[in-house]
Formats: sequence, C-alpha cells, structure tokens
Amino acid sequence: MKNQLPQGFRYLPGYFSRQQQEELVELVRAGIKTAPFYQPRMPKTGQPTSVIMSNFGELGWVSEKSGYRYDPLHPKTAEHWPKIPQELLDLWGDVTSWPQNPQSCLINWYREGSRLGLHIDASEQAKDAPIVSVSLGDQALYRIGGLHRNDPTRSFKLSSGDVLVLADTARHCYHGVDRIYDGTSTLIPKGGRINLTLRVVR
Ligand code: MD6
Ligand code: FE
Repeated sequence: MKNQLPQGFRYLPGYFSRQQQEELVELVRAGIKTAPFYQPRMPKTGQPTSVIMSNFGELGWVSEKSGYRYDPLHPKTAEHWPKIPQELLDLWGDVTSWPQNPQSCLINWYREGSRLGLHIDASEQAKDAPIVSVSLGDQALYRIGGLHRNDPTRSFKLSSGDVLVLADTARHCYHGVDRIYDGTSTLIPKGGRINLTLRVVR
C-alpha cells in the first residue's frame, strides 16, 4: 500500500520570505533576552536533550527529570515567558480556522548533531487543535508516520521559511527530526535550526 501523508498534514514550503525569516530570528533573539534557552532533561532518565528550548506565550512547554508540563514560568529564571509575537498569531490566523489563538509557542534550537526522536505531541488538553510549525535556519530531515509507533514513515527535508500544519489525524501522528544539515543556511548567526511550534494548550 502506498504510504500516504496523514490526513490533515499540510506542508507550505517557502511560506516566509527571507526578510520575514530575519524578522522572526530577531523576535526570537529579543525573547531569549528575558527567557534564555535552557537545556531540557528527559523525564525519568534525566538525560539532557540535544535540542535546547525556550517559549513564548502564557504557557511554556517544559521538560525536566520530573516530567513534561506546561508552565507559565521559565524553569530557570521563574519569570513569565514573553508574549507570542503578532507575526506568529497572524500566521496562525492565516493557516488555521481554529477559534482560539495559541497559548504557547515552543522554541527549539537544534545545533549540529541535534535530533528529536519520533514522538506524538500529547501534553495538551486541547488535543484536536492544530499545531503550526515554522522552520528557520539549517535544513532538517523531518519524518512523519502514523498513529502507531511502528507505522511506516515518510521523510522530507524542511528548509528555512517552511511551515507545517498538523491538524485532524496528522495532529496525533508520530513525527521527529532525524538530522540537521549543518551550514545549509546563513539565517542564524550562530548556526543551526530554530523550530517554532504554536499550540493551543487548553
Ligand atoms: C521540528 N517539530 O520540526 C519538530 N510537533 O523541529 C515537532 O515536533 C512538531 O513540527 C508537532 C507539530 C509539528 C511539528
Ligand atoms: Fe512534535
């Protein structure tokens, strides 16, 4: 059987222009002045993840040895996260018809060698709201499968400025990032890839 993309998966290559991408990087840079990137830990094992994280929004997704959670405060500074920039709320309005705005924007920074194992995003109470994801910087090999871990997967390269929307069935499918193609973009001065994911939490 042909391995199709899950229903509700939308890939919008080149959604953001180079200038818009630069503006988004600038907004991330401003955000991390008050909410610096921190190194998450895997629940239970306490192993550090290769991806470092921060958030925008009233709730931030946090991973520590004690578990995952949405938290209004940064785990290191205990300060509120900066507001989600209007540019990202505009993106949400453009690509979804969900009646609520996202409450959270996770900021993932992948450096050379970083990866993100196959997972389902399941920490949200609003399980049926779409998730919108923005890629900035180096290209990534992205993989999406099905509702079960062993379902067949499809891989493709995400480039800077690309947007993904995971709605309906795709919202509940396994996905991950297998590798970063180091040095494939000049967008981020220190290199690597930044991924922004917008979510409704509850
Ligand atoms: C990434 N993205 O692209 C990781 N999750 O770096 C995700 O884990 C993700 O792209 C939920 C919905 C869309 C995504
Ligand atoms: Fe995810």
